[in-house]
Amino acid sequence: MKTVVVTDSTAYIPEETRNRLNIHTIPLSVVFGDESYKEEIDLSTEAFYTRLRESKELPKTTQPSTGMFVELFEKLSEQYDAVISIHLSSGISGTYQGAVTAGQMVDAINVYPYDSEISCMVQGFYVEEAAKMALEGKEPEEIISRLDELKTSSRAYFMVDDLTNLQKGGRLSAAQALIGSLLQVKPLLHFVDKVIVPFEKIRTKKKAKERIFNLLGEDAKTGDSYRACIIHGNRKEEALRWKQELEEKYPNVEFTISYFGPVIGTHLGEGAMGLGWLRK
Ligand code: MYR
Repeated sequence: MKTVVVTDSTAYIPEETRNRLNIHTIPLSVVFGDESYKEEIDLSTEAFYTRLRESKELPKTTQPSTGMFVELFEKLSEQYDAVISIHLSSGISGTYQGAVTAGQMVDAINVYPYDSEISCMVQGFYVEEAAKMALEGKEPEEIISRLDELKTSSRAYFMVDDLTNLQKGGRLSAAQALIGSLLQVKPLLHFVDKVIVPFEKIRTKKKAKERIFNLLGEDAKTGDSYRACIIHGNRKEEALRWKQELEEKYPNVEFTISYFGPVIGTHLGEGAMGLGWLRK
């Protein structure tokens, strides 16, 4: 069976990798007032953060329409028998459900929607692995079972400068009273059962960073090989410093740097930092 991989723009996979591994991407959008922009097509990440700083109103985000999925799946059906469509967590976006619905509407290709239960470059790691396997001619079931295996070791923790955007966008799953107390600190956040929840309350950014590094250390000390990504919200220099420090600490981990693009940046705000990893 000839299989191809689709993902959405929030995996923020570099264009060179997408071309090399034949990864097809469907964009989510950011909406400022009445103007909607497909992220990284109509609005670059750099221009987004400038606009976010200048805008009085918080932008909104939208998932791709079912029609966009249908159109892409139909086009892919001309060349492929199956598509694995890997998306950001269904607990924070309707994108995965859009792929499910479109898959039921298109008969010409077998659609395997996959809920990454996360987002950003950790989702990107799944996508890259799936795409490599698809190029090797592996069957969809084998690819999906490998993704499930990767999921068991994957972790991601992140922190934001200000929780307001996450709270206003409705993507922080915590009781209202708890949110009040979180606003005073720099909580570490993570995903549990597809939604974002506070992991620990930490007073300073420095301590939050140390805690994230140590959490990776707990896994890395097993000696297994890990793949990790430092993810930043317009803080490239800080990400480079994290990378240097982490590489010295954990030689058995391969690090890359990625970023929170416009859609995820809308919810996390500028200055967010995160670290995600999984066992290779
Ligand atoms: C939509 O409008 O459907 C998109 C909603 C995106 C919500 C994003 C919430 C923050 C996700 C943080 C991911 C961090 C991964 C390391």
